Amino acid sequence: MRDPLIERTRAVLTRALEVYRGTGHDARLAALRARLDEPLRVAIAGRVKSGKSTLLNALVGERLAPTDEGECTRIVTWYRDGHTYEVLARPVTGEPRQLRFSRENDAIQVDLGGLQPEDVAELYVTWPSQALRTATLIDTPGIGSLSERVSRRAWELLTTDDEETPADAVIYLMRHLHSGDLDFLRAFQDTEVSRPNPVNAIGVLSRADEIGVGRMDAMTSAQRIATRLATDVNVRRVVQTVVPVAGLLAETAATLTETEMAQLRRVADVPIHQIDDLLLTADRFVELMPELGLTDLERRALLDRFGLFGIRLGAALLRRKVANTATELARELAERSGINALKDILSSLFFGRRDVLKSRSALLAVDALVRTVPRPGADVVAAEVEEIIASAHPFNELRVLSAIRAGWVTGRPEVIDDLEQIIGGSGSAVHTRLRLPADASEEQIKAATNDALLRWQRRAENPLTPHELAIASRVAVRTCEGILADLVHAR
Ligand SMILES: Nc1nc2c(ncn2[C@@H]2O[C@H](COP(=O)(O)OP(=O)(O)O)[C@@H](O)[C@H]2O)c(=O)[nH]1
Ligand SMILES: [Mg+2]
Repeated sequence: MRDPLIERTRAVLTRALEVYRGTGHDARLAALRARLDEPLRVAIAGRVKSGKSTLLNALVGERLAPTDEGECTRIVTWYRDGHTYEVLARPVTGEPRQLRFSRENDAIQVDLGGLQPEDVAELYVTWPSQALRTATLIDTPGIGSLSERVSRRAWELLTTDDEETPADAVIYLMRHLHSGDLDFLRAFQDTEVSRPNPVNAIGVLSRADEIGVGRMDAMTSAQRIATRLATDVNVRRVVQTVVPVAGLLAETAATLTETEMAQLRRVADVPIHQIDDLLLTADRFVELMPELGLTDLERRALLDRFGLFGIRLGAALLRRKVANTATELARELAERSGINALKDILSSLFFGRRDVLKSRSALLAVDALVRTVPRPGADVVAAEVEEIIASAHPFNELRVLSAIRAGWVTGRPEVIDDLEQIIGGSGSAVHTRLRLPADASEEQIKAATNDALLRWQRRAENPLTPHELAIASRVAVRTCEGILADLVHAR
């Protein structure tokens, strides 16, 4: 669909720049405007050790973010695409400075150059990467963190009520449903565009392979739990959906080596009646069967890379000849880790609406500025922001989506499902909205849109339709009209 939203947002920012010229706010406004052309910013949030850094690596396809301990895991770190390899620190006080770094075990080891982690507000890692071209990823230390201060910094990044929202969208990792997790999520929601607001947050049930203590059906159990979470009213209010992901397996699949492949083959060759015994616990795997021909160190390294579940799964795939090469094994492990499903969801729910999400961040920031820093002309900017937020159709869709999730719009389940779909709740691609295949012809799209248009017009006009649903139906009507207008326009 044509999206004038980003252009309207750019125009507002340009006007705001004129109004605030010479006030010291120009640089930030210019940065906000530049951000409209930059990749979407996605923060990875969740408790300490929920697997955030590992998942980030899996998404990038490289081991960049240090995992586990290490002082840099305590600093909010941005990973962004660029032409050069560079690490920049923004200290709490003083000018940003470039830092030296090396790669050990692939992960980037930053030399803080005398700075204490507490003194660094943020690190910026620039790294040429296709994945980072789609999204800048922000790794956070996690709430419930090692120290109050680190914890607070992660919290501030995500719940800022300051003028600038650093992240456009959030992937929130949860290992178990924890009431603290939900409080945190709620605090992140803003009040401006719609509240509560699940539009820019999705949930990941992380370390999914550990559910069911490494049993082969772990991912099936994890899927069941994730589905249950995703349909829980409290969870639906804060995230759009929940997907199970075994991030470690995904990271390893993306970076699998031939050496690891050869080591796994040895495990796969263990007679079937002995393998369960060997893989019962990590200790057993390290200690039993000296004839396996793997040293303690190698076994521990395999455990670190695959986890017990991953070793069991990898060995089974090789034994059953589902995979015969490292490439095939990597593909199978990735598919089973849930990372591909997560990437699909990120594409449809975040990247497919990147312009809306970016505009939203920018408008919220301008709105906060005009409210807190009065200036001649600021009222005009404020009015424009309000006009866009109130009238731009993509925001109306987001509002309806939030209202459905908050339980404010109710109706027969199939009607609500239909509504969510048409307004882009499962992705904003036209064929997705209409539940058509991706290769649907123009005729099919036109026919399906006309059907949907009639259906929603009837619902909007039916006096028996509850008030909220009638308003939502009008938004759906407008969506259908927009699709039809674009079909004509595309000719
Ligand atoms: N079994 C298993 N372990 C994981 C998974 N993801 C992360 N881990 C391990 O959990 C620990 C913490 O992971 P990390 O990514 O540093 O968590 P963070 O503190 O949230 O960034 C590390 O030892 C990881 O290897 C996973 O999907 N499965
Ligand atoms: Mg981390």
